[in-house]
Amino acid sequence: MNKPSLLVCRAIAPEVIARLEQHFEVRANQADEPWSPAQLIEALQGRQALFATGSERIDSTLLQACPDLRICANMSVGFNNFDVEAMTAHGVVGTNAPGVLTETTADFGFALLLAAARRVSEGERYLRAGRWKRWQYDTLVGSDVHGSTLGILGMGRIGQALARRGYFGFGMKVIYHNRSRLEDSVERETGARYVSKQELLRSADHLVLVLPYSKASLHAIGAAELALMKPTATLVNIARGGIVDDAALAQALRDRRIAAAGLDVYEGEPSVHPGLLEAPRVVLTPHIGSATGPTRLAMANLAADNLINFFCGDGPTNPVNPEVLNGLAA
Ligand code: 8YV
Repeated sequence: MNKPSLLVCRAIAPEVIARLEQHFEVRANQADEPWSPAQLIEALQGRQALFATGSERIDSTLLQACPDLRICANMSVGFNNFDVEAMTAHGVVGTNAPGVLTETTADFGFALLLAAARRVSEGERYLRAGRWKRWQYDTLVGSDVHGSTLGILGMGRIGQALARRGYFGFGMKVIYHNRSRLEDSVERETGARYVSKQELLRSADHLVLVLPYSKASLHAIGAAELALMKPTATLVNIARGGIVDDAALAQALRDRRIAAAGLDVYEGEPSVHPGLLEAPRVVLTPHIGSATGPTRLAMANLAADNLINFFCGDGPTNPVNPEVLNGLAA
C-alpha cells in the first residue's frame, strides 16, 4: 500500500523526520524562511497530511485549494492558526500538542516576571553601556516577587503550573480569573483563589496572561484594563499576541500607568509594535516560551504521534475537532 504523503512546514529534528518517514512519504521545508500562503498551498498539492508549527494559517482558501488534505497537526498547544469551523466543514482534522510544554512554558513565565519586576534586562543594558560608576540608593529599584500577589488570567495547565510556582516557590498569594472556576481540589492544590476579572486587575502585583487566543480574548488587556492595574504592577504575556493591545501597553508604560512588562508574544509577530521597542521597563523576547531542547522534541514527537495514529493507529490523541473523527461533520 502507498504511504500517505506528508508535508512538514519547517525544519525540525531529524530524528522526528526519520520516525515520520517510516509511515509517510515526507517532504520537509528545509529553508530558513517559512512558506508564504501561496507556496504552502502549492507544496500541499496531492498531500494528505500537514505537520505545522502553529503559525501557518489553515483557512477555507487553503482547504478549498487542497482537497486531498485530511489532517493538520500543530506542534503547539495553541491552534489559533486553524479556522476550526472551516476545517470541520471540509472534514479535515486538526490536532494540537498540549501537556508536553506546560512546565517549560511556566518556567519561562517566571523568567519574564522576574526579569521585568527586577529590571534584569535594563540592568544588563546599563552595565554594558558603561553607566555603572558607583552605588546609588535608587538605581534600578524594582518590585518584589516573593510574598506579593500573583494574578493569572487563564487557568489551564500552564496557568496552574504558574500558580504552583508562585504559591509554593515564592510564597505568593495567588488569584486567578478564568472562563469557569476550577474544582476546589485544584484550587487547594495550586493555592489559587478565583476572583472576578476586575478584582484580578486591581489586586495583582504581577499579572500573567495565559489564556487562549480567540475573538473573545482579542485585546482582553487594553487601555481600560491597564488603567485598573496598580501603578507598581508587572504585566507578563506568554499567551498570544493580540490578547494585549500593544499600542495601549506601550502608552501605559510611557505614562507609568504600570511599572513593567515582560512580553514573549506580539500582535502581528514577528513584527513588534515600535512603541514597545521604545517603551521603558519592558523585557521583550521572541516567542520562546516553550523553547528548550527536550520540550521542542516532545512537541514535535507529539505532533508526529497524532499524524501516525490518525493513519495507522486508533486515531489522534489531541484532535481539536473530534466531530470530524466521529463522522459527524457536515
Ligand atoms: C510554539 C506556542 O513554539 O505551543 C504554543 O502554543 O506558542 C509555542 O510553544 C509556537 O506556537 C510556534 O509557532
